[in-house]
Amino acid sequence: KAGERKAKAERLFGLMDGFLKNDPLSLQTDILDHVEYTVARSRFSFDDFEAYQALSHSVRDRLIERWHETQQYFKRKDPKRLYFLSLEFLMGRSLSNSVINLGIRDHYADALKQLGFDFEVLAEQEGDAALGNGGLARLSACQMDSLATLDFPAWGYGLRYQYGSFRQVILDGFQHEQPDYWLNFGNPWEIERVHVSYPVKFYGTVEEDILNGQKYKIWVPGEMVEAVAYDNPIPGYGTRNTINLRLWAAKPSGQDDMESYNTGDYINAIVNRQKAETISCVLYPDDRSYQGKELRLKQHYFFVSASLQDIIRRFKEEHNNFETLPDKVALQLTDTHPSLAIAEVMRVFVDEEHLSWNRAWDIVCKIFSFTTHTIQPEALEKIPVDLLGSLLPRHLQIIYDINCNFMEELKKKIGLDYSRLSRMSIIEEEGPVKNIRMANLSVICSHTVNGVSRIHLELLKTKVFKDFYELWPQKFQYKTNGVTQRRWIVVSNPNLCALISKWLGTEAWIRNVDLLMGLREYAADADFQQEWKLVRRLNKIRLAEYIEAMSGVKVSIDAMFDVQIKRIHEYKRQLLNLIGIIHRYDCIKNMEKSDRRKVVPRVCIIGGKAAPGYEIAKKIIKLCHAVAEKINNDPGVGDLLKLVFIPDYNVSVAELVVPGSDLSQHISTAGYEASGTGNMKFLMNGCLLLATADGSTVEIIEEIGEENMFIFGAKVHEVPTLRDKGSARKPSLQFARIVRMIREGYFGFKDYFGSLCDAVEGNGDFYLLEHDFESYLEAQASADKAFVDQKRWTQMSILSTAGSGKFSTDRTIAEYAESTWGIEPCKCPF
Ligand code: AZC
Repeated sequence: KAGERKAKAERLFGLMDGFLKNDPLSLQTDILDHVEYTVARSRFSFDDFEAYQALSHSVRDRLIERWHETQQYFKRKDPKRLYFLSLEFLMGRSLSNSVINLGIRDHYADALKQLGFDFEVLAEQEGDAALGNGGLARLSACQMDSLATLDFPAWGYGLRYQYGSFRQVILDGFQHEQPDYWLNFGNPWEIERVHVSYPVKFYGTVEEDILNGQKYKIWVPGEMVEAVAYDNPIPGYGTRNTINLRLWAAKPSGQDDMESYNTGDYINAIVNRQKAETISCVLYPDDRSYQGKELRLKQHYFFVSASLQDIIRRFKEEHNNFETLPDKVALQLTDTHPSLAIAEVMRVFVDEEHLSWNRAWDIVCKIFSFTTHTIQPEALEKIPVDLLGSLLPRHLQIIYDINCNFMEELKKKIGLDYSRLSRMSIIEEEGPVKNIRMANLSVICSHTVNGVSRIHLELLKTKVFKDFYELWPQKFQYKTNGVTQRRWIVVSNPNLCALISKWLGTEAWIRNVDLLMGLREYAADADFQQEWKLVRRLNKIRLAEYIEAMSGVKVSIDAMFDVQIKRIHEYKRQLLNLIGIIHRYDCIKNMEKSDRRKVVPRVCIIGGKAAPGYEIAKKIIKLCHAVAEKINNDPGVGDLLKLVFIPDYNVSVAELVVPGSDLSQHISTAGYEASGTGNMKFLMNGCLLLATADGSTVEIIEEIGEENMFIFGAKVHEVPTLRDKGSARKPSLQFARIVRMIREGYFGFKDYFGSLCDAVEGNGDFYLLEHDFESYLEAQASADKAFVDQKRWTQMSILSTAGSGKFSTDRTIAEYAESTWGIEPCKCPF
């Protein structure tokens, strides 16, 4: 049987794979050839980084092979395709993920060993592709992995920012932002397609023309740039399917202003040309506020225009009737960032393809689906009318026309309810500047609007999009987010992966994650628990070494590792965590020596970036450092409590931190986290959750049971009433004491922290830290109690992993495919 399995595996992944061979000798020859001819170093002398470069080019060759096969197969079969439009993708590193999905990790590890290199060491040479900010961007990356693995005929489209997410550097406890020039050392994971490029237009005027007696609008642009494609192959796991993530980079256009050259101002003409590249230069670092900046709008349109030209060209290669477009194309809008696509498709259909408005509109309404990733109405994107009119004059007209038709239709349905009409209008007339509401445009034109968790949909229906929900209840759905177990267990926690496969007797869970449920059977098994604990301990050792290297703080492996890593936001309440830590410190200090023995030692770990202009978030980072300074240097406290801030949090850091955590915190004020996905990564890795009943946590509770978690705090429906009560709420003396300590300078920087204290006291306490504090402490106390009983803790840990199956993007994507996109698998034959 084993022989049969091996032969099958060889057939699937091994020696017979494509044109390139995967036996150790072929791989070695391949790597050495790349050392010599790609990296241009001698095959007899090269360092780890050069070995990494050669190795990744060798992997890339194999990806390209499968990419070709997959694309040719899609072309031949001509299925309905999904185009996934997202301005952000947090891909992280590619090497390990690629070789694991290709099924040739061990082949490479063996080949490298014989050359004197260690695969893991080389993998560490790779930098992160951080073309995004937070949850939304990582979700897009996880979804690409699932789309490939489930064999869906999909492509992702995004922007190839030269500067991705800023590097967070901490100096004296303050966050500083530095550019992340991630392309400095080349990027072997992309394929530059110099021949796939499209002109993108900006500014100018709209004129009229007459063709066959019909009037048409013509947009005469004032500026043109070229969008050049960079393809990033995304391999599925256990399949040959390898899909594409096409990222656009801006280049000067060939057709620009000849006049400047002719007038002799050659140098300036070239300098101006070069400015085109700034469009795809930098990722906006704020994940929640939209400032209506021209460059950002330019990025959005640049992305949308290039992607749609590419999509429509591909469609026209095989089809000559746009009526069939909805049978062949699904366009997914990831938040409102790509929503200009709606106006752009209308423009192309009406102005360039000369379809009537009504025919064009009919098609548009069948191809777009929209997922929103936020809850707060103030976070919904708005574009000043004047800005849009100057940059994209024709699109402004089109949006006005869409709105005018919609308003007419709406009046017929709801009558002259002017306040509702004005709320639902795409144009926001109130306020000092007129704005385009991108969310309203997206809801009106999409056939489906999705939330990212069940509770998120409830809030969309009853608050954010209430008016729209009443009009079109059938449009509104939800697909609870997920994460990919390939990245978050197989790549980042190989020991746990091996242990799970051993006890389940199969690796099938890597594609069918519901099988993890089988672990429940062994949750109390002493042998299994022993092995589980050992794996977790090794991961903690790895994390402790990293912490010491980053911060100089030595931590005890026996302590509970308590982690909160995510973007810094008031609603995510890192401040609640810090106030809890100070309280713990305060209690230890005031304890009798003999009582200290009962304290469960903790290592508190916080990490995350604050948007550069977000003052309060930056103060939270500083407070964390100030508190850490005090606690970590207090000899009376020792190993009972440590606090460390992990700088420059990104995907690779998460891959190290998540498997090494005992407890993780997801403590947003209920009703503020649309879903959350960090909770799912920790859950899969057997880390217990201390959380509020918010976003997807509500569904996690259903899957693994409240008794296996530490849940606290106000519930979603209680929050508005509690807030209205303001300072009439019951005060917490313990909370007040800690805030006073901060305010009075116990941690230094007295004046600097004043505004932080204001933000959590009395009526200022918008996110209800004080209200939730007592129950937070109770949850923390239960966590301590559970940790002391290691048998129980380990059982809870196993049950967390066992119950995490629902939170795979495989499930999310399968749901989208069926009930939103209407696409089916298209599996490339072996
Ligand atoms: C995030 C939400 O805050 C988070 O709750 C959700 O899990 C995630 O999207 C994925 O759906 N939103 C963002 O990251 N938003 C932006 C603009 O970055």
